[in-house]
Amino acid sequence: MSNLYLVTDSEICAQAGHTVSQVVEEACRAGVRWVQLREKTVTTHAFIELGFEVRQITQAYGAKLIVNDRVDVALAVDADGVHVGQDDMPPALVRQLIGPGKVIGLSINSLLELQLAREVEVDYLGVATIFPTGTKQDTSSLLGLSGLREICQQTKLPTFAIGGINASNIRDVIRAGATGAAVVSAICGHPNPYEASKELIQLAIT
Ligand code: TZP
Ligand code: MG
Repeated sequence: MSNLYLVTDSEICAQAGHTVSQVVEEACRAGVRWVQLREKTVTTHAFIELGFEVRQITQAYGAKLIVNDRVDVALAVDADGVHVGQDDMPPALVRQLIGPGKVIGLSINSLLELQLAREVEVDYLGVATIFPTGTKQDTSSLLGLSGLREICQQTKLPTFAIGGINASNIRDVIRAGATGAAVVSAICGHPNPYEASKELIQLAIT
């Protein structure tokens, strides 16, 4: 199973001339097995429609579908899990709502947040923000490779690094100890999401 995690952004997909479903399909065809639907501006109705559409694709490839923030949307489309940040629903409550068989991912931005995450039961950590990125506006201070390394050394949970990761630096991220890398623009904003995914998967093999 590849350790590349696609996080979607419909605006970045559209700017590159793709739909979210096209990008998910191409990425899965290339070997991506983790897909997170992250939609900040769509209506609930559109989010659910997109969820059903993408779920068909992820199921066909045996990929996991994780919904960002929205437990209700995840439940509605029977996604494989939910990804939450520090300001979202606390993971223990997410667990109560989605049940024991589902995946919960939590974003952490510092060693302090890693310590606090020890109190809760999550399945993986998103470690943010590694490098500068134009994709998310409200990013906290950058961890860089050294901050990533420190965090990875102090947890046994799978870690997906995120923020500014692309073909030029994904190898360094894996060498710093991350289990995998999560990317938005390097796939969604690429003219050829299939080729981009293939290249990233290849580079991330340790
Ligand atoms: N969380 C921290 S940075 C980020 C998220 C969702 C966006 C990463 O996007 P990109 O385009 O891979 O830098
Ligand atoms: Mg969130």
